[in-house]
Amino acid sequence: MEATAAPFSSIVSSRQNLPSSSSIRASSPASLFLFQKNIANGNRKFKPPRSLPVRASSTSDSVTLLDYGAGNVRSIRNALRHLGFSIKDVQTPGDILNADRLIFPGVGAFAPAMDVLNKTGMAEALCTYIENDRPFLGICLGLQLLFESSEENGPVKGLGVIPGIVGRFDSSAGIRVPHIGWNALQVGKDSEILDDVGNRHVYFVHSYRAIPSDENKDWISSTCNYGESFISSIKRGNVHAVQFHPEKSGEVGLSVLRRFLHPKLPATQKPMEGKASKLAKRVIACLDVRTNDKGDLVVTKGDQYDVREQSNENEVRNLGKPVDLAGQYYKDGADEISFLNITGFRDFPLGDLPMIQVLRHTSKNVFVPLTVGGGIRDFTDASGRYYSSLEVAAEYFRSGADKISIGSDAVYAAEEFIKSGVKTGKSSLEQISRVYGNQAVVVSIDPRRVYVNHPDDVPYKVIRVTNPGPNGEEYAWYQCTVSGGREGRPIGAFELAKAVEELGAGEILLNCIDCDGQGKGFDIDLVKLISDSVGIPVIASSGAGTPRHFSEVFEKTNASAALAAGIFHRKEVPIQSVKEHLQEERIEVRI
Ligand code: 1PR
Repeated sequence: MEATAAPFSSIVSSRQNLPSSSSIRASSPASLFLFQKNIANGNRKFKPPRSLPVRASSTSDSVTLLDYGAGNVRSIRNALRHLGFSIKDVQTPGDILNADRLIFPGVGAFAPAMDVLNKTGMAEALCTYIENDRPFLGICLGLQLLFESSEENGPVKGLGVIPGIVGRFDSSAGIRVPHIGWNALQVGKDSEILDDVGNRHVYFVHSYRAIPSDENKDWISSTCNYGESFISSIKRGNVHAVQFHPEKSGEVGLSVLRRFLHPKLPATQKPMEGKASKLAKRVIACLDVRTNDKGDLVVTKGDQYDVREQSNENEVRNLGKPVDLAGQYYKDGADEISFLNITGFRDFPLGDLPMIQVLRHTSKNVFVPLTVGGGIRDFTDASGRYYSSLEVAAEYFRSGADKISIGSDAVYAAEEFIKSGVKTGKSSLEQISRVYGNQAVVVSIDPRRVYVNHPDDVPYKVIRVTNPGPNGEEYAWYQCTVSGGREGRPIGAFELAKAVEELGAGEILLNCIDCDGQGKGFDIDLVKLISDSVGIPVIASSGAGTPRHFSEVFEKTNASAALAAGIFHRKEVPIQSVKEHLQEERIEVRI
């Protein structure tokens, strides 16, 4: 049974309940004192933990979770429940010290996380727990916080358990930052929890990383290559941490959690040789969701954004139920799933509770990243109550989303930014990426191709097109639209992409109205233009009709992922066939 007590996150929000650090009963105050004095004195040489008595691993089916309320830990909760475990939420530092096994799924940014841990006494408790070699699994930021400090909005001091400084990936080395996607590990030592991973891909999403050094080499259990070698997991005794997200890494990720929870499990699978070696290209299934005329929430699909049947009834095309289809695509091998609430621009998204329900239900059984978009903006409802876009995003994250996709509102923000040259910090894009990190914010662009005769005809980026326009025009620009393609705006896709990258977008979902639903392939000219212009990952979207279209977009452009909808919904091409084709073409994918 799940513990009914409030998680630590809710305690943090009511500050008067915070325990003072002096009230902590550390299990080993003397060792903790020495440990911290060592760090405070700037002595960066880590002293190995003393051989303090290790608590025998519990056979109970509960696990303690440190959730300090900075983001989506619903996924890890769902994964733990899926594995048959109940969850005890940390409410006091004592809960950490008394845990049989502790999972710390760090989310958000380094500085606010350390701030909360320090102010609540959790930092001391964590150090003591780890120094006593008690079963611990840190995830993502939960790995980074173990290091001495981070450059993220810093330097900011970390827990100081492991020597080293967490720094940002160097995008000047030609890599896209954030590092988003499925990457391979180089497993260096027997780490137990990675026994089933072998050469398979796991899911990463981060901009900061710790790098291997002589001082921390004893901790490292695997590294990952992304422009450089960085630390993807650590293990010492019963202390584990992973930079990737096991709860988002499909069945392989679940096996990592299972092995942490059941340390004595025999190895079941021999690591596969010669498969994963680097960042894989992603194949994403997209579900455009809206309410049909009967009031049911359905997955629909447009033909150049027109989602109504060409029949007398003119009904909204109904291609299935969102939760069922998402579950199916997960089983079929989709690397990510996107939900776009395509009428969100005219309704208030939090009034659209079915979408929240869709996320909640989907995230119970789907263990790959989920993106949700549609209608993310500041909103004042009929009674005059104001909701910030941050509140809307927070509700989506709490309900199981990993990323938020912003369409129309990002166009307005970019226009404003280009006009004034000032980042106000107030746009939904800026606010959400500041609080949740830019890796959590996707900007969805809905451009339409506009042919011109001459590059100087418009004040936007014009390209020479591969296929001339209807009147022989050799050039085109890509006009951004809002409100589901209904309104063209005075900004091109190129200008928008550059502006939103500046404003804090972590990824671009690049649709194309002309190609949407046509099955004739992606707009290679457009995808090339945008993926060559920004340093963040670009998802090519609109127009996939065959597996060959996927290999084409990866061969001819720098897209990091390709997204399709219609061919998957109509069961014309299974996701697995796309992956097999990409493998045959020697394009690395997650299998
Ligand atoms: O502007 O923040 O409210 O966000 C609205 C979101 O809804 C945007 O991301 C926008 O792209 C999307 N949207 C709005 N109207 C439509 C529509 O179709 N009428 N769908 C719509 C856009 C585009 C793709 C589609 C691909 C692949 N769908 O995501 O799935 O084109 O399709 P295909 O493989 O079948 O060719 P806001």
